[in-house]
Amino acid sequence: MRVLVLGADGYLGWPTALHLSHRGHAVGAVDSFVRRQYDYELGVSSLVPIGQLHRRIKVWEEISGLSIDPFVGDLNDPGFVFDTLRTFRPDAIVHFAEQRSAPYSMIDRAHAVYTQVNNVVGNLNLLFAMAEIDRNIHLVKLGTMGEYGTPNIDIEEGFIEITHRGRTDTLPFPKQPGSYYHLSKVHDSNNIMFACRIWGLRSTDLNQGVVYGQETDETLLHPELATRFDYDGVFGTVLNRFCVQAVAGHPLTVYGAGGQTRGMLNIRDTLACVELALENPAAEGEYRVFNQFTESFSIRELAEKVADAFSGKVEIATVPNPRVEKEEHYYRAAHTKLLDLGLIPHLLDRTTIASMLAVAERYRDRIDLGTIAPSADWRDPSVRGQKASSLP
Ligand code: NAD
Ligand code: USQ
Repeated sequence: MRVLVLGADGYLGWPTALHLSHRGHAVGAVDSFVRRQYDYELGVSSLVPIGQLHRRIKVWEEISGLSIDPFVGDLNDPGFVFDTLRTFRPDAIVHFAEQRSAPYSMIDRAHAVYTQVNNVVGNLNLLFAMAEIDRNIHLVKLGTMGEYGTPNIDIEEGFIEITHRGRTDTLPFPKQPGSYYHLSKVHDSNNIMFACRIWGLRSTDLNQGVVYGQETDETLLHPELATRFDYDGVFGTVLNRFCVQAVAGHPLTVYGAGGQTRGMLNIRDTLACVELALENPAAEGEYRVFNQFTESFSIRELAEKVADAFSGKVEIATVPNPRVEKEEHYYRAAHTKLLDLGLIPHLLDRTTIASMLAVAERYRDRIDLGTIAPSADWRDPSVRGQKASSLP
């Protein structure tokens, strides 16, 4: 299959590109490198050093004998998007290429607007290019479990059957996202669903939970094939952050009561889920949703698991929550569709956490404690936010 991976220089896009190449697909790798620009803007960097995309592709070619075609450009540039699809002629597109940090989107007005324009317009350009160039392309789009929020009822996989005043219909599950970033994913989902309905496009929306881990079978083949590992207060996700904090002797930063519960998955399962979606494409005109996570944990439980797996002493701190979110709530979300397609999850155990702690140990000299505190305040975007002029 010819697969175009959008956002292929990122945390998940790069190992996915490698994995799909390894599995015999012809892979095109698209990225604008704007993620590296956010690092410069915020003064942060990946714990694990990462090479330039072209260098990583060259190393992969030397090791595997397999090539990956790079396409450098911005999805917000429609000319670039249309040209890339015409040149590469994909059977499927895996779309990771968005600004993905909730805190970044909550820094101030400029970052919220940037996030929504970057994500929504890039996705729209893609949909129009698919409609014009090839309506058969299967779009596998990375969405997020955070689109649903934390309702006091069970979360379904995309759709819910509702009976209202005696009539019944199956409708999109209600969305209560928790940041302007998460809202951008809701807008994307609506735009994709509409495009499938009017143009007959095929799409799978992968509502993914929080990802943890840094190593995959392919990235482990050579240090220069590594993917990024963020631990800072803006781009670091919770379990990755806790592992780095433990190694650095920094108290684990549980925001508020710590009863926030989230669906989580190992980075290796991200690759497996994307592959399963590609192998089992949506039908013509079909817009389907898979909830892509394997287990759910409260933040407190995650902190306790890290403390338990770490050989040294770990302090678990309660930090004032910079976000507006429920800190104790009901959470039960369906996630059977990928299991039905054959997903065999890598569950979170001590060995997995130990391997993440080992990555953090290996690069402990690169840990910058000054970047750990959260720097975006949901309640007051003007207080601690970055200046709008520093946007990429
Ligand atoms: P990342 O920031 O590491 O990678 C995203 C990549 O997309 C970057 O390399 C960036 O340069 C590129 N990009 C962004 N906007 C672009 C544009 N307009 N044109 C071209 N390239 C662009 O993020 P990630 O953690 O790899 O996440 C990938 C996707 O998965 C995102 O859509 C994210 O919302 C989703 N997701 C991530 C997680 C997680 O825990 N990391 C969880 C659920 C969903
Ligand atoms: N949290 C802490 N302490 C920390 C960091 C986070 O308590 O040091 C809490 C947050 O308050 C939140 C939870 O942990 O309740 C998750 O935060 P996170 O930063 O790990 O994840 P989130 O902001 O939700 O975003 C990440 C990715 C995003 C993806 C989302 C999936 O950055 O791209 O969409 O996970 S989900 O959470 O299912 O929406």
